[in-house]
Amino acid sequence: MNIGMVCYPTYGGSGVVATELGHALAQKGHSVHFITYDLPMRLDRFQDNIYYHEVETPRYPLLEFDLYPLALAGKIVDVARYETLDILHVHYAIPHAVSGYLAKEMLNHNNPLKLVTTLHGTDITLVGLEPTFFPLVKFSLERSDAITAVSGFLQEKTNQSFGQDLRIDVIPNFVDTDYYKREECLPLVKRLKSHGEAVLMHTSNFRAVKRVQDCVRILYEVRKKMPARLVLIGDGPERSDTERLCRELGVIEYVTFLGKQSALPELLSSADIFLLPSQQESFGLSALEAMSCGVPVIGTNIGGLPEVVEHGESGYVAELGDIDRMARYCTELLSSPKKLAAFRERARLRAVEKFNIHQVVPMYEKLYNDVIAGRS
Ligand code: GMT
Repeated sequence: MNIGMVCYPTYGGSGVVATELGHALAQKGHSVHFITYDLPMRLDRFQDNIYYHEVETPRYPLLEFDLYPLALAGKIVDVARYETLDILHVHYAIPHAVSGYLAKEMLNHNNPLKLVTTLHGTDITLVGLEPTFFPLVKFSLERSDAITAVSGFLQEKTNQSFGQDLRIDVIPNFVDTDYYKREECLPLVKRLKSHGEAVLMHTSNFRAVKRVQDCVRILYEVRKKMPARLVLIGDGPERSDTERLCRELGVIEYVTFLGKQSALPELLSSADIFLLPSQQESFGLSALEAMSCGVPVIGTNIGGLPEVVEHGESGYVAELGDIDRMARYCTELLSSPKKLAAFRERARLRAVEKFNIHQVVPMYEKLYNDVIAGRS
């Protein structure tokens, strides 16, 4: 198949899912055309059958506002015509599904381009609910040939907010368990671990919804009971306030800010526990990546996270902001090597058995085929 893939190229789960899906499909012989304004974060290695089409938004003094959604629609038309796309798969509804619909309308109606929209989270639970965006999201979903959501939670939310009539397939996020596996620790991590402290780890885009500061508060509580260190990976708007909180609580020397990193399997392999105390999480891809490296997750019982982390099996989930409970779960696991080992094993097993790339990518291929065959 010739597949057009539209996503945000920035540091974030939806872009990661789109890129990893593109890699997997290309490996299976499909041609995958990424259409976006910058090279997607994980598209930095050459691979046969992957093409990148950059969207340029023309500037002109009169055009005070960013016209990216229109430029994207124009570029999709161009790529669809010359690369004879069979499918356009857009990730994150705003504005991609709208641009996709517009492109579809501009193309040949005898052989219409099929539009698949994958919902990732805040496109439905936050941004899509803005009164100005709501009708656009609703319309573009109604006009998509297929809609997928990354969790049962997001499927339900979308139906509640945008109409029970919408058919939404749940295709969960996935992980390459051959890549995300326990690796030899990096020298840096070995150094960190040499102090005999337990390592708590968190990776995110440091947006407010991730509640990175709760990770610091959890560390503060855990350190009352045992030596521990927090390793924070990623960067974003909450970083300065998080650093400030570390100083206020007097734990700054036990917190390592690594910024954005790509050697995630090596880093995750050094963690004893992964923390994800988010306020919103339609799935929690970072939790799955940690689990695939055999790291149990302690997070919130929010959104789709409990569909990924089985409470009391591969990790624990607690109420949003319940720092004491999350810290207690940490100390409970860290003080019982036998229990920690069992959780590690089950975390890895869950990733392999339920969210393995080899199981999930065929679900997308089947959906594409169904849509091409005429499922409306
Ligand atoms: O919705 C967002 O805030 C952004 C999006 C992203 O691009 O990172 O994150 C969502 O999609 C990920 C991949 O499907 C999920 O793992 C995240 O849980 C989800 N984030 C939220 O729901 C807040």
